[in-house]
Amino acid sequence: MKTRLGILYGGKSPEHKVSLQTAMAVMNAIDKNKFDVIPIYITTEGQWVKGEKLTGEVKDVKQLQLKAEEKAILPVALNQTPVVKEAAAVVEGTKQQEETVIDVIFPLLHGPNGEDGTVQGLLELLNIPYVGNGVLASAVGMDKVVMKNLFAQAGLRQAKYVSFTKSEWKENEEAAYGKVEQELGYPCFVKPANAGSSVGITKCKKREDVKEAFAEAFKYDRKVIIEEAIVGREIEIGVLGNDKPICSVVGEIVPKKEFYDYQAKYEDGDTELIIPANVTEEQYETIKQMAITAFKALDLSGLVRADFFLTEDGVAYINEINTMPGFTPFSMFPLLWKHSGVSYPELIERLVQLAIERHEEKQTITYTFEV
Ligand code: G1L
Repeated sequence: MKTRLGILYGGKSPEHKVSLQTAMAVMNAIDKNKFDVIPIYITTEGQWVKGEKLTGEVKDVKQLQLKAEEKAILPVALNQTPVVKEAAAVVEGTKQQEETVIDVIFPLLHGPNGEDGTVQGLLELLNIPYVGNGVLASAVGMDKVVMKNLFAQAGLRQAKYVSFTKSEWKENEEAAYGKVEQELGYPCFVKPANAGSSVGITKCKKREDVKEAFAEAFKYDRKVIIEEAIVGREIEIGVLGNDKPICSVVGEIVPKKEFYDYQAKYEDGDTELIIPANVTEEQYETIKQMAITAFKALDLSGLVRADFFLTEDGVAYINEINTMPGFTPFSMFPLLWKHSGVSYPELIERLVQLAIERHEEKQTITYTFEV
């Protein structure tokens, strides 16, 4: 029997469109001889809509913007008891089966309600296997301060950083600026701690900048992180696996022009990807080791993209990890794997397999005991 794969996409997030594009690419790449693909759309209003099993190529994202009238569902309807599954098996091939049972979910959602562990938590409660990182890793990956604290604890080299909550800052602004200057100096970056936010980020060269930058960053989060600016090339690596993760080749992101604006650089895609990046064997080994250390330290599973700075003298600093990296066939993570011998359809299949393996292992864990 084919694996019934639910693709969960859309969502109440600024990344709604990216999610649609990615869902379309994933759906079209999946081997339909092995998988039945069921679209599950979350509208911009937050309504969940389950579509019919896909029968052909998706030619336009408009096809994926299902109308709530079609088949609005409650998220809990994704769950199926064994009894229902069995009943569905009896009527194999009928619409009922196609509509009711989902074996694995591929969540392609970004932002506060898809990447921070909340959707993963829902899927845990429903006991449905899902692709990608679990609740803890997804949540940690969304908070740059917690992420960097764990990197530090794992002994990973990284830029110096400090952080403040809004109330700490309000309490004594001058003390906050003083700490930034004393511990980091200039230039430094001020960012909202929430990693889902690509807005509210400022490069600072003097105290005046920091004052403005704090006010700006606090619009987007109650916590900010301030990081020492590392001068170096931006090198990224893909990691794939659960207990025995493996690494891709490394890639480099080269800005095409000098950027003043974070958005222009990372959102508008005015960058060039070089794969594989030109690094020495020794540098590659170091980056791989660091990525695997991060993977274990943050309890990651499925996949991650780990981002580094490589300085002129060849020293690697981990910058951040992304538990839900860009995932079209032209995004860094899939391209890194393509250059490592894993095609886009194969990558999707491996991720689904990893989801199933993690779920199966979880079923063997005992949660009860006799008194
Ligand atoms: F499920 C995976 F594999 F973990 C996964 C989930 C989400 C990989 C990549 C993504 N990426 C995205 O959802 C997005 C960056 C396209 C946001 Cl819309």
